[in-house]
Amino acid sequence: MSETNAAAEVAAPHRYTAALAADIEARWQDFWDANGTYDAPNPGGDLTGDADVVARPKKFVMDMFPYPSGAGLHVGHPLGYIATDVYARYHRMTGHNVLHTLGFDAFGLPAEQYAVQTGTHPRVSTEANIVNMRRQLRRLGLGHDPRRSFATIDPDYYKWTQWIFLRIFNSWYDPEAKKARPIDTLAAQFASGERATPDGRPWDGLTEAERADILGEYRLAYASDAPVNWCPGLGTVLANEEVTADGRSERGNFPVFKAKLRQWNMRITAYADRLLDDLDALDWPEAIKLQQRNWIGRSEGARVDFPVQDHPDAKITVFTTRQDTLFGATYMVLAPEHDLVDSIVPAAWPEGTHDVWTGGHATPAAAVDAYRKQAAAKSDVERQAEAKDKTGVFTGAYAVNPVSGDRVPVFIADYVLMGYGTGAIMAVPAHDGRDFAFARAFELPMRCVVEPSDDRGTDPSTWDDAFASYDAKIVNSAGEGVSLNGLGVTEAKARITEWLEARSIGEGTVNFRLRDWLFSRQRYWGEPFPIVYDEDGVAHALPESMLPLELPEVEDYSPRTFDPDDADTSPETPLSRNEEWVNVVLDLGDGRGPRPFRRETNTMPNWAGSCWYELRYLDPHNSEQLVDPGTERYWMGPRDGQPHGGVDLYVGGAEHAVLHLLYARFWSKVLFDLGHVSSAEPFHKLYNQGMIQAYVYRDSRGIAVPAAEVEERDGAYWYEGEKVTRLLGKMGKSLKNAVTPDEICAEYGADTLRLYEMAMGPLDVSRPWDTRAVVGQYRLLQRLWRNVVDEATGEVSVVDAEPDEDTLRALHKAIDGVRQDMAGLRFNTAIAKITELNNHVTKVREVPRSIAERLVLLIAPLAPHIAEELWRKLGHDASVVHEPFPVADPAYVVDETVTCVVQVKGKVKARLEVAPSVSDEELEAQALGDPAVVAALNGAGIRKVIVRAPKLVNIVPA
Ligand code: ANZ
Repeated sequence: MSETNAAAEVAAPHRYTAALAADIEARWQDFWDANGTYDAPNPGGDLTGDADVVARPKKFVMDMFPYPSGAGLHVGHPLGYIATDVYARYHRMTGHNVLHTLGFDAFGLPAEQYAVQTGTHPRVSTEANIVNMRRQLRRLGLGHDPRRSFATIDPDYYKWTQWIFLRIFNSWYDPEAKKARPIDTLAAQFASGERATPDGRPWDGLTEAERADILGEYRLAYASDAPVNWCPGLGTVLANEEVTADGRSERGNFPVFKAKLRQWNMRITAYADRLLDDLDALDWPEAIKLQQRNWIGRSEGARVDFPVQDHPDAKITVFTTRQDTLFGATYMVLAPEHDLVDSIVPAAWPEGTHDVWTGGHATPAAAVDAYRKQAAAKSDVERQAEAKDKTGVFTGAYAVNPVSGDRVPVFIADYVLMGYGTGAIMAVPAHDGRDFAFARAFELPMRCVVEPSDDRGTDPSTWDDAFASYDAKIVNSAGEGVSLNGLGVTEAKARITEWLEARSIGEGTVNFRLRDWLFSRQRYWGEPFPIVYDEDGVAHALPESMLPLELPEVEDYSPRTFDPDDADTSPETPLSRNEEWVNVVLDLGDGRGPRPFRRETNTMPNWAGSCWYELRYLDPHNSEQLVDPGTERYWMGPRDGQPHGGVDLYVGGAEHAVLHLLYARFWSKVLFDLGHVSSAEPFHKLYNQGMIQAYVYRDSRGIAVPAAEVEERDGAYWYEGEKVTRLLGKMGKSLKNAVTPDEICAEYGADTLRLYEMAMGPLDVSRPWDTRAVVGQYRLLQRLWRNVVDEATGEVSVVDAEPDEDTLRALHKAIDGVRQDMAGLRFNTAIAKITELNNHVTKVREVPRSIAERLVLLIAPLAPHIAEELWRKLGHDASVVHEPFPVADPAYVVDETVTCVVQVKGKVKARLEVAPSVSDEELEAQALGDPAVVAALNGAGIRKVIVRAPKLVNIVPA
């Protein structure tokens, strides 16, 4: 402490200082805990409470919950948590029953990797991290209902994650009803003959395994052999992004093989249409909706069959969105992995095969083989990259264009992906950019079938690029029995689709980019699947009474590695090593008594726990049901303006635009279809907060240096005598620029930190952290304190007097503005208005109690601790948390006066404060009577008066 500060401390022992803030904050946090201040009552079942509170409108305000990282929080993390807290507090004060709490998304790879390195059980390290994070969050004064908090690793939470998995496993999507139904209803259809089995045999005559296979084709959770990137050297499956362009692991540089692995999937594709349609009624940022729409990727088009020459049984089915350009299809491309390739490849190159088509190989088979190897090494992203140099090779086979009758060569090329459409395309090089580039490279013919609107002419061999347009006429497209010439694109599509359908060689279809969700991981630290396999390999659900299926202990968390070049190996999951856990004798309650089973040894992916956590907040201790239906309807159910129901405000980072939100929406819809919840959407309103950025300082070698030790001198930055550069970047340990909330709380208190984070700028915009600027908000609180408390005595200094007109006006304008800002999540402008009011009050010598009280109430959502303390000092026994938020008196809100400028001979001589509604006559009279104007006229007569009420009067003397 400096000497002057110390002196001030003596003169003003009751000043608002960091020490006083720390004392106030700790006391009120204890008070809130002891009194359950933030407990939100449920309407029935568990956690019921005050019926009056239940009767209020509800507000469910939620954050994307954190992963309890070992590094703890830096000041960037709580931005969203503070914002939702302010919003929740504001709604408590405006008469809502507010549910606000926070749990932990606690399964995940970091704890598992830490376990591999140190041998510490992931539960031990994760729980320690949770304790630390809870401490950090509590210090911020967040008004959470602590009874509703949990972590996804709690067995009585993941019991229900497993339970939901089983509901999904035990249902199918009925396309007629357009919803999920129990799988038994499907089995009953097979049993009654209402639905035929694939090979027509009666259901009764099938073995259990055969029936299981059939039902597996329908279940919403199903096991299938999925292609994966298997890296024996690391003993693990890799994501595409972890594999290098030459087919090796990024980490360790080991070979990676495409292998098929039995994995669990979620049939999210069944919900593609509903996931798309229901977006419309959600109050989400348009950008996020767009990302979801693109991810789902609905394309309307057609499937068209092309016969293969010399193979009467074979046909190539393509998916196209431009069936109107069918006459322009001059070659075809199959994905290199397409099943048909091997059966159509001839023994030798056909007569007249172009040299550039063969890739220099002696036979089609050799060419195909070599090309496939090359393609397998690329990721889908690389394959789709808009590179101009398209690669591929001729298969030696020809197909027939079904409308033109032309013979078209069939290629394989990696720009066609196996996982999209049918894995085969008709290539229309004149009108598709990728096909154009490919046709140029392989000297393939092109045919113009959409009339160019520019002056390039209709001979594609003279063009520089494809002519791609939806807004032009079809030309050059007449064949036997059908002509599209002269039609627009839309009409041509309809006409040709009808023609194809009539001949059963094609049909209009809708294709989705969305894929089923790969749901298993070869990891330890995740939810075990509640699935066991019998001796025939048939998967069985565990009965509900066996849930939760807890994670077993294992000796080693690391994956087993193999000879890096041995492709014939397969992953060994950590769970599979606990033989006692894996091999069990169980009575599943199906009347067949105890039998031997093998447990599933994969675990669920990280996403699982966050797919339904909003529901657990509602009824966190329910051990009988997922959630009490009345409680769910109360907090989540549909209502006016929220047709699908859902959380009233969900705040988190835009990085979760797609996967988490899509998965959670999918689970909601399944639970809704099966009647477990009344809300078909989890999150009605979504808001993405910006990021808190920080300056990164680097030395001449480009290494980040500790930001806290950098000095600024003469506009440059210095670290240990060396000049360093400054750039804005992310905040974090690795960039040595992390600032923790603990540091800021120690220096100024949590209320200052909260105010600073909210004042930094609009909530949805990224902003740079500046520790030196924090003091500004500290001063605001000091002035607020001084407006209410005598710093010398500690006594309340307000007076019981009527405020003057000016002050009332300032107060009510602030109230009006702050209300609108709070409801609109514009906390930065709310703070600006409160600051203005506070400054006004500072100038009033004796602060009227009514003004002080309302000032305290206004700031309470933002700075709750100091507000509680001042409220108590002002003589109130109850916590400020549930006090009504001030209401503006409209009479004081309108701008009562405007300034009118009075000019004489074009020079300003006076300013008048007038009512905005003042009339021309009144204004003229007032202006002419003003002493300054009279003086300026100095007895001269008046030639003309120009009046523009209420702003201007211009007097022209005679
Ligand atoms: C002929 C055609 C002509 C096409 C034309 C486009 C323009 P979206 O809109 O994204 O659904 N395609 C189909 N399956 C493919 C696959 N597995 N890999 C790569 N490309 C594939 O794209 C649909 C279009 O992408 C389809 O329409 C097809 O090319 C191509 F002037 O068919 B089109």
